[in-house]
Amino acid sequence: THIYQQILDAKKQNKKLLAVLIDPDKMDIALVPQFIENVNTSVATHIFVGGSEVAPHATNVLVKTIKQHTKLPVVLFPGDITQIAPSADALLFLSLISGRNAAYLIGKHVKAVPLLNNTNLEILPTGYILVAPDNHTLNKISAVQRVTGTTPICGSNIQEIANTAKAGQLLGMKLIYLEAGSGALQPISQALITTVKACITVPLIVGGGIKSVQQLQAAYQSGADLVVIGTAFETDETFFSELQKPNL
Ligand code: 1GP
Repeated sequence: THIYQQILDAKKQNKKLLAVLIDPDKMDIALVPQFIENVNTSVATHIFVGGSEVAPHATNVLVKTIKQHTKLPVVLFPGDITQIAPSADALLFLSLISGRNAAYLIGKHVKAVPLLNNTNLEILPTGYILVAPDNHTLNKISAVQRVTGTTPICGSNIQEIANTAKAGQLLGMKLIYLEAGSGALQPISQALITTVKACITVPLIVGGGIKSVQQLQAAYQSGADLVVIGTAFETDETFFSELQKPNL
């Protein structure tokens, strides 16, 4: 319960958390030491590892390498059970509650159990909500949508998303994750974050399409407890320098 307790403590003290997301499919192992050095000198508090399409075993190799270079907690954010890497610290046990595909609501979880039994991974039950942009011209099919075969909930359908988040909490989920999709053109709106935040008491994770310090702070101000950023660190190395510890 170590990592979850840290998230709860931070929430209580209104200390905002930032996870850098590393996709094993995109990260070159040789570049890990420099990349993690950048993470270590930034305000990031967590490293998330996961992707929609990752070769088997790539995750465990990557996590072991990351762990050699940082003390930050490494949390699995798996697209599939092949990404359950015992060398990580924790696992987001994601149920895709925005969709109606039984495999991603409970099926994969049943298959994961034998793989989890032999690990010390801290399990973080997470209600995962995929949100589509409210502006249809910005709509592009996200990897999560494609791989899971589910329909995201439209971001303008704020009440439905808030009810989904609350239902997740009532089912016992310990975290709620609002996901705009990796590389989304439009991050989760402030109005949506604010409304969902008001409906739940468990910590709120927000990710997808956040590329600037301004967008990061907007998410925090609206009530995100932990923000996940992947693409911006992959495509813009200078983004780390904007997030250096003394600067923020
Ligand atoms: C995707 O929420 C994460 O699952 C992060 O998205 O790659 O757009 O930062 P980005």
